[in-house]
Amino acid sequence: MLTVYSEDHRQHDSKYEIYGGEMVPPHEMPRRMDMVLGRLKSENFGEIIEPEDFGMDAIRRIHDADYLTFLETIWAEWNASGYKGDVIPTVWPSRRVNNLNHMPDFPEGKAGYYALSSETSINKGTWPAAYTSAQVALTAYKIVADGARSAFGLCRPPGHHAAADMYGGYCFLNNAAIVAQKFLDDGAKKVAVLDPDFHHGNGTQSIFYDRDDVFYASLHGDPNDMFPHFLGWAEETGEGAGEGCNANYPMPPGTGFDVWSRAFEDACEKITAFGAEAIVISHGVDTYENDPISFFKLKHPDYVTYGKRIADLGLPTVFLMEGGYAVEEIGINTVNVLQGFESGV
Ligand code: SP5
Ligand code: ZN
Repeated sequence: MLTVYSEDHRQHDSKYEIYGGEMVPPHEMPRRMDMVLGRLKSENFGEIIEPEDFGMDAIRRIHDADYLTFLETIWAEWNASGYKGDVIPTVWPSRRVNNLNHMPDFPEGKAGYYALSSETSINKGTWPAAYTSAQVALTAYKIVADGARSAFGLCRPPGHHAAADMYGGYCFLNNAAIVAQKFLDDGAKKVAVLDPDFHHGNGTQSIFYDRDDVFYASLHGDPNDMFPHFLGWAEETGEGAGEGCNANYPMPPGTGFDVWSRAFEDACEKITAFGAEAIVISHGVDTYENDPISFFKLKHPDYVTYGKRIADLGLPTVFLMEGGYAVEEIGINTVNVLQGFESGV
Protein backbone atom coordinates (compact mmCIF):
# COMPACT_ATOMS: atom_id res chain seq x y z
CA MET A 1 0.00 0.00 0.00
CA LEU A 2 1.26 3.47 -0.86
CA THR A 3 1.43 6.13 1.85
CA VAL A 4 1.03 9.80 0.96
CA TYR A 5 2.86 12.27 3.18
CA SER A 6 4.11 15.86 3.15
CA GLU A 7 6.41 17.73 5.51
CA ASP A 8 4.06 20.75 5.29
CA HIS A 9 2.22 19.60 8.43
CA ARG A 10 5.12 20.88 10.55
CA GLN A 11 3.95 24.44 9.93
CA HIS A 12 0.94 23.73 12.15
CA ASP A 13 2.81 23.87 15.42
CA SER A 14 0.83 25.82 17.97
CA LYS A 15 2.39 26.46 21.35
CA TYR A 16 -0.54 25.72 23.60
CA GLU A 17 -3.58 23.62 24.22
CA ILE A 18 -6.03 24.50 26.99
CA TYR A 19 -6.37 21.24 28.92
CA GLY A 20 -7.93 20.87 32.34
CA GLY A 21 -7.54 24.59 32.93
CA GLU A 22 -3.84 24.60 32.12
CA MET A 23 -1.89 25.66 29.07
CA VAL A 24 0.00 22.55 27.97
CA PRO A 25 1.86 21.63 24.77
CA PRO A 26 -0.70 20.35 22.23
CA HIS A 27 -1.37 16.60 22.31
CA GLU A 28 -1.74 16.81 18.54
CA MET A 29 1.94 17.49 17.74
CA PRO A 30 4.23 17.12 14.70
CA ARG A 31 6.17 14.25 16.30
CA ARG A 32 3.13 12.01 15.84
CA MET A 33 3.93 11.86 12.14
CA ASP A 34 7.59 10.99 12.80
CA MET A 35 6.50 7.97 14.79
CA VAL A 36 4.19 6.72 12.03
CA LEU A 37 6.82 7.31 9.34
CA GLY A 38 9.45 5.53 11.43
CA ARG A 39 7.27 2.46 11.79
CA LEU A 40 6.27 2.42 8.11
CA LYS A 41 9.97 2.43 7.24
CA SER A 42 11.16 -0.08 9.84
CA GLU A 43 8.44 -2.49 8.70
CA ASN A 44 9.23 -1.86 5.00
CA PHE A 45 5.51 -1.33 4.63
CA GLY A 46 5.51 0.33 1.22
CA GLU A 47 6.53 3.40 -0.69
CA ILE A 48 5.93 6.88 0.76
CA ILE A 49 5.10 9.53 -1.83
CA GLU A 50 4.49 13.29 -1.91
CA PRO A 51 0.98 14.65 -2.51
CA GLU A 52 -0.11 16.28 -5.75
CA ASP A 53 -1.79 19.69 -5.56
CA PHE A 54 -5.42 19.45 -6.69
CA GLY A 55 -6.32 22.97 -5.61
CA MET A 56 -9.46 24.10 -3.81
CA ASP A 57 -12.31 22.58 -5.86
CA ALA A 58 -12.81 19.39 -3.82
CA ILE A 59 -12.38 21.35 -0.56
CA ARG A 60 -15.07 23.82 -1.65
CA ARG A 61 -17.49 20.92 -2.20
CA ILE A 62 -17.51 20.40 1.58
CA HIS A 63 -16.61 23.71 3.22
CA ASP A 64 -18.31 27.12 3.03
CA ALA A 65 -16.44 29.87 1.20
CA ASP A 66 -16.55 32.29 4.16
CA TYR A 67 -15.14 29.62 6.47
CA LEU A 68 -12.24 28.91 4.10
CA THR A 69 -11.47 32.64 3.92
CA PHE A 70 -11.50 32.73 7.72
CA LEU A 71 -8.99 29.86 7.94
CA GLU A 72 -6.69 31.54 5.42
CA THR A 73 -6.74 34.98 7.02
CA ILE A 74 -7.45 34.71 10.75
CA TRP A 75 -3.89 34.38 11.98
CA ALA A 76 -2.79 37.54 10.13
CA GLU A 77 -5.82 39.45 11.46
CA TRP A 78 -5.23 38.22 15.00
CA ASN A 79 -1.59 39.22 14.80
CA ALA A 80 -2.42 42.63 13.28
CA SER A 81 -4.84 43.29 16.13
CA GLY A 82 -1.89 43.23 18.52
CA TYR A 83 -2.41 39.79 20.01
CA LYS A 84 0.88 37.96 20.55
CA GLY A 85 -0.23 34.36 20.93
CA ASP A 86 -1.91 31.69 18.84
CA VAL A 87 -5.55 32.19 17.86
CA ILE A 88 -7.61 30.80 20.75
CA PRO A 89 -11.24 31.89 21.01
CA THR A 90 -12.69 32.98 24.33
CA VAL A 91 -16.30 33.67 23.34
CA TRP A 92 -18.85 31.68 21.33
CA PRO A 93 -22.40 32.00 20.13
CA SER A 94 -24.29 30.20 22.86
CA ARG A 95 -27.89 29.32 23.72
CA ARG A 96 -28.86 32.87 24.72
CA VAL A 97 -26.35 34.92 22.71
CA ASN A 98 -26.60 33.85 19.12
CA ASN A 99 -27.52 36.43 16.51
CA LEU A 100 -25.65 34.85 13.63
CA ASN A 101 -26.84 37.40 11.07
CA HIS A 102 -23.69 39.39 11.79
CA MET A 103 -20.11 38.27 11.42
CA PRO A 104 -18.04 40.19 13.97
CA ASP A 105 -15.16 42.27 12.59
CA PHE A 106 -12.79 41.68 15.46
CA PRO A 107 -10.80 38.44 15.09
CA GLU A 108 -11.74 37.13 18.53
CA GLY A 109 -15.40 37.24 17.52
CA LYS A 110 -14.66 35.55 14.20
CA ALA A 111 -12.72 32.76 15.89
CA GLY A 112 -15.58 32.15 18.31
CA TYR A 113 -18.07 32.16 15.43
CA TYR A 114 -16.28 29.29 13.68
CA ALA A 115 -14.83 27.33 16.62
CA LEU A 116 -16.23 24.17 18.16
CA SER A 117 -13.78 24.14 21.06
CA SER A 118 -10.80 25.98 22.52
CA GLU A 119 -8.16 23.23 22.65
CA THR A 120 -7.46 23.84 18.96
CA SER A 121 -5.23 26.86 18.44
CA ILE A 122 -4.32 28.39 15.10
CA ASN A 123 -0.81 29.57 14.36
CA LYS A 124 0.82 31.19 11.33
CA GLY A 125 1.26 27.91 9.45
CA THR A 126 -2.06 26.28 10.27
CA TRP A 127 -3.76 27.09 6.96
CA PRO A 128 -0.96 25.80 4.67
CA ALA A 129 -0.71 22.66 6.80
CA ALA A 130 -4.47 22.04 6.68
CA TYR A 131 -4.52 22.71 2.93
CA THR A 132 -1.75 20.20 2.29
CA SER A 133 -3.40 17.67 4.62
CA ALA A 134 -6.44 17.78 2.33
CA GLN A 135 -4.16 17.35 -0.71
CA VAL A 136 -2.60 14.30 0.98
CA ALA A 137 -6.12 12.87 1.33
CA LEU A 138 -7.01 13.69 -2.29
CA THR A 139 -3.79 12.09 -3.53
CA ALA A 140 -4.61 8.92 -1.57
CA TYR A 141 -8.06 9.08 -3.19
CA LYS A 142 -6.52 9.37 -6.66
CA ILE A 143 -4.35 6.30 -6.10
CA VAL A 144 -7.48 4.28 -5.31
CA ALA A 145 -9.55 5.91 -8.06
CA ASP A 146 -6.80 4.89 -10.49
CA GLY A 147 -7.25 1.25 -9.50
CA ALA A 148 -5.26 0.46 -6.36
CA ARG A 149 -7.16 -1.52 -3.73
CA SER A 150 -6.13 0.93 -0.98
CA ALA A 151 -3.96 3.89 -0.02
CA PHE A 152 -2.98 5.60 3.20
CA GLY A 153 -3.13 9.39 3.53
CA LEU A 154 -0.90 10.29 6.46
CA CYS A 155 -2.86 13.47 7.12
CA ARG A 156 -1.98 16.08 9.70
CA PRO A 157 -3.86 18.04 10.92
CA PRO A 158 -6.71 15.53 11.19
CA GLY A 159 -10.23 16.25 9.94
CA HIS A 160 -13.25 14.47 11.38
CA HIS A 161 -14.30 17.14 13.89
CA ALA A 162 -14.39 19.86 11.19
CA ALA A 163 -17.84 20.65 9.76
CA ALA A 164 -18.80 22.73 6.73
CA ASP A 165 -18.16 25.94 8.68
CA MET A 166 -16.55 24.86 11.95
CA TYR A 167 -13.09 23.89 13.25
CA GLY A 168 -12.02 22.27 16.51
CA GLY A 169 -10.93 18.98 18.03
CA TYR A 170 -7.56 19.61 16.29
CA CYS A 171 -9.34 19.63 12.89
CA PHE A 172 -9.77 22.32 10.20
CA LEU A 173 -10.68 20.63 6.91
CA ASN A 174 -12.67 17.40 6.92
CA ASN A 175 -10.36 15.23 4.85
CA ALA A 176 -12.62 12.16 5.04
CA ALA A 177 -15.68 14.09 3.90
CA ILE A 178 -13.69 15.68 1.06
CA VAL A 179 -12.64 12.23 -0.18
CA ALA A 180 -16.11 10.70 0.25
CA GLN A 181 -17.61 13.55 -1.79
CA LYS A 182 -14.90 13.15 -4.43
CA PHE A 183 -15.80 9.46 -4.87
CA LEU A 184 -19.41 10.55 -5.47
CA ASP A 185 -18.50 13.40 -7.81
CA ASP A 186 -16.44 10.96 -9.88
CA GLY A 187 -19.35 8.56 -10.29
CA ALA A 188 -19.85 6.40 -7.20
CA LYS A 189 -23.47 6.21 -6.08
CA LYS A 190 -22.87 5.24 -2.44
CA VAL A 191 -19.84 5.67 -0.18
CA ALA A 192 -19.20 4.81 3.47
CA VAL A 193 -17.10 6.60 6.05
CA LEU A 194 -16.11 4.30 8.91
CA ASP A 195 -14.65 6.13 11.90
CA PRO A 196 -12.85 3.99 14.48
CA ASP A 197 -11.08 7.05 15.95
CA PHE A 198 -11.80 7.21 19.69
CA HIS A 199 -13.79 10.45 19.31
CA HIS A 200 -17.11 10.95 17.61
CA GLY A 201 -16.59 12.50 14.18
CA ASN A 202 -19.16 15.22 14.67
CA GLY A 203 -18.02 17.07 11.57
CA THR A 204 -18.43 14.13 9.23
CA GLN A 205 -21.79 13.25 10.76
CA SER A 206 -23.12 16.77 10.36
CA ILE A 207 -21.91 17.13 6.77
CA PHE A 208 -23.76 14.02 5.58
CA TYR A 209 -26.59 13.82 8.14
CA ASP A 210 -29.47 14.46 5.74
CA ARG A 211 -28.06 12.52 2.79
CA ASP A 212 -28.58 8.96 1.59
CA ASP A 213 -25.42 8.70 -0.55
CA VAL A 214 -22.96 8.54 2.37
CA PHE A 215 -23.23 6.12 5.28
CA TYR A 216 -21.37 7.30 8.38
CA ALA A 217 -20.52 4.93 11.24
CA SER A 218 -18.55 5.99 14.32
CA LEU A 219 -17.29 4.06 17.36
CA HIS A 220 -16.38 6.41 20.18
CA GLY A 221 -16.25 7.39 23.82
CA ASP A 222 -19.77 8.08 25.13
CA PRO A 223 -20.55 11.80 24.80
CA ASN A 224 -21.64 11.76 28.45
CA ASP A 225 -18.00 11.26 29.34
CA MET A 226 -16.03 12.53 26.37
CA PHE A 227 -15.50 15.26 23.82
CA PRO A 228 -17.33 16.47 21.77
CA HIS A 229 -20.02 15.93 24.45
CA PHE A 230 -22.88 17.43 22.43
CA LEU A 231 -23.17 14.95 19.56
CA GLY A 232 -22.57 11.24 19.03
CA TRP A 233 -25.48 9.52 20.77
CA ALA A 234 -26.86 6.25 19.40
CA GLU A 235 -30.22 7.91 18.78
CA GLU A 236 -28.67 10.01 15.97
CA THR A 237 -29.54 7.91 12.94
CA GLY A 238 -29.79 10.58 10.22
CA GLU A 239 -32.64 12.81 9.11
CA GLY A 240 -34.79 13.29 6.03
CA ALA A 241 -33.35 11.36 3.10
CA GLY A 242 -30.44 10.44 5.37
CA GLU A 243 -32.58 8.63 7.95
CA GLY A 244 -30.88 5.28 8.62
CA CYS A 245 -27.55 6.39 7.06
CA ASN A 246 -25.82 7.33 10.34
CA ALA A 247 -24.77 4.84 13.03
CA ASN A 248 -23.18 5.83 16.33
CA TYR A 249 -21.66 3.38 18.82
CA PRO A 250 -20.93 5.32 22.02
CA MET A 251 -19.09 3.18 24.59
CA PRO A 252 -18.16 3.80 28.23
CA PRO A 253 -14.80 4.25 29.96
CA GLY A 254 -12.80 1.02 30.13
CA THR A 255 -14.29 -0.51 26.97
CA GLY A 256 -12.05 -3.30 25.68
CA PHE A 257 -11.78 -5.05 22.33
CA ASP A 258 -14.44 -7.68 23.14
CA VAL A 259 -17.20 -5.06 23.30
CA TRP A 260 -15.57 -2.70 20.79
CA SER A 261 -15.16 -5.38 18.13
CA ARG A 262 -18.84 -6.35 18.35
CA ALA A 263 -19.77 -2.75 17.62
CA PHE A 264 -17.22 -2.74 14.80
CA GLU A 265 -18.77 -5.88 13.33
CA ASP A 266 -22.22 -4.31 13.45
CA ALA A 267 -20.91 -1.18 11.69
CA CYS A 268 -19.29 -3.31 8.99
CA GLU A 269 -22.50 -5.27 8.41
CA LYS A 270 -24.49 -2.03 8.10
CA ILE A 271 -22.00 -0.69 5.55
CA THR A 272 -22.33 -3.86 3.49
CA ALA A 273 -26.13 -3.71 3.70
CA PHE A 274 -26.04 -0.05 2.63
CA GLY A 275 -24.28 -1.07 -0.57
CA ALA A 276 -21.24 1.19 -0.36
CA GLU A 277 -19.01 1.08 -3.43
CA ALA A 278 -15.98 2.56 -1.67
CA ILE A 279 -14.96 3.30 1.89
CA VAL A 280 -13.03 6.00 3.69
CA ILE A 281 -11.53 5.06 7.05
CA SER A 282 -11.12 7.85 9.62
CA HIS A 283 -8.10 6.10 10.99
CA GLY A 284 -7.45 7.10 14.61
CA VAL A 285 -5.57 5.01 17.15
CA ASP A 286 -6.57 6.96 20.26
CA THR A 287 -8.53 3.81 21.21
CA TYR A 288 -5.21 2.44 22.46
CA GLU A 289 -5.08 1.43 26.13
CA ASN A 290 -2.34 3.96 26.97
CA ASP A 291 -3.70 6.95 25.06
CA PRO A 292 -3.30 9.95 27.38
CA ILE A 293 -6.64 11.66 26.60
CA SER A 294 -8.90 8.67 25.89
CA PHE A 295 -10.45 5.72 27.76
CA PHE A 296 -10.73 2.61 25.63
CA LYS A 297 -8.45 -0.37 26.19
CA LEU A 298 -7.41 -1.68 22.78
CA LYS A 299 -4.05 -3.49 22.59
CA HIS A 300 -1.52 -3.76 19.77
CA PRO A 301 -2.84 -7.03 18.20
CA ASP A 302 -6.42 -5.72 18.15
CA TYR A 303 -5.42 -3.27 15.43
CA VAL A 304 -4.31 -6.13 13.17
CA THR A 305 -7.62 -7.91 13.78
CA TYR A 306 -9.85 -5.02 12.82
CA GLY A 307 -7.61 -4.04 9.89
CA LYS A 308 -8.31 -7.47 8.44
CA ARG A 309 -12.05 -7.01 8.99
CA ILE A 310 -11.90 -3.81 6.92
CA ALA A 311 -10.32 -5.79 4.08
CA ASP A 312 -13.17 -8.31 4.31
CA LEU A 313 -15.58 -5.54 3.27
CA GLY A 314 -14.03 -5.98 -0.17
CA LEU A 315 -14.16 -2.29 -1.06
CA PRO A 316 -11.73 0.27 -2.51
CA THR A 317 -10.36 1.73 0.72
CA VAL A 318 -8.81 5.10 1.55
CA PHE A 319 -7.25 5.27 5.03
CA LEU A 320 -6.81 8.79 6.40
CA MET A 321 -4.95 9.61 9.61
CA GLU A 322 -7.05 11.17 12.37
CA GLY A 323 -6.16 10.95 16.10
CA GLY A 324 -3.84 8.97 18.37
CA TYR A 325 -1.84 10.64 21.15
CA ALA A 326 0.18 7.84 22.75
CA VAL A 327 2.88 9.28 20.57
CA GLU A 328 5.53 6.61 20.98
CA GLU A 329 3.05 3.92 19.97
CA ILE A 330 0.91 5.43 17.25
CA GLY A 331 3.26 4.03 14.60
CA ILE A 332 2.88 0.47 15.84
CA ASN A 333 -0.91 0.69 16.07
CA THR A 334 -1.29 2.44 12.72
CA VAL A 335 0.89 0.03 10.78
CA ASN A 336 -0.82 -2.89 12.54
CA VAL A 337 -4.15 -1.78 11.02
CA LEU A 338 -2.60 -1.43 7.57
CA GLN A 339 -0.79 -4.78 7.80
CA GLY A 340 -3.98 -6.45 9.04
CA PHE A 341 -5.78 -5.00 6.03
CA GLU A 342 -3.16 -6.27 3.61
CA SER A 343 -3.21 -9.73 5.19
CA GLY A 344 -6.94 -9.87 4.44
CA VAL A 345 -6.83 -8.68 0.83
C1 SP5 B 1 -8.84 14.09 15.90
C2 SP5 B 1 -8.98 13.91 17.38
O1 SP5 B 1 -8.70 12.84 17.89
N1 SP5 B 1 -9.35 14.98 18.10
C3 SP5 B 1 -9.51 14.91 19.51
C4 SP5 B 1 -9.82 16.22 20.14
C5 SP5 B 1 -9.97 16.10 21.63
N2 SP5 B 1 -10.02 17.37 22.21
C6 SP5 B 1 -10.58 17.55 23.51
C7 SP5 B 1 -10.01 16.72 24.53
C8 SP5 B 1 -10.60 16.94 25.89
C9 SP5 B 1 -10.11 15.76 26.63
N3 SP5 B 1 -10.52 15.60 27.96
C10 SP5 B 1 -9.85 14.40 28.38
C11 SP5 B 1 -10.00 14.06 29.81
C12 SP5 B 1 -9.01 12.95 30.06
N4 SP5 B 1 -9.03 12.53 31.41
ZN1 ZN C 1 -9.74 11.15 18.26
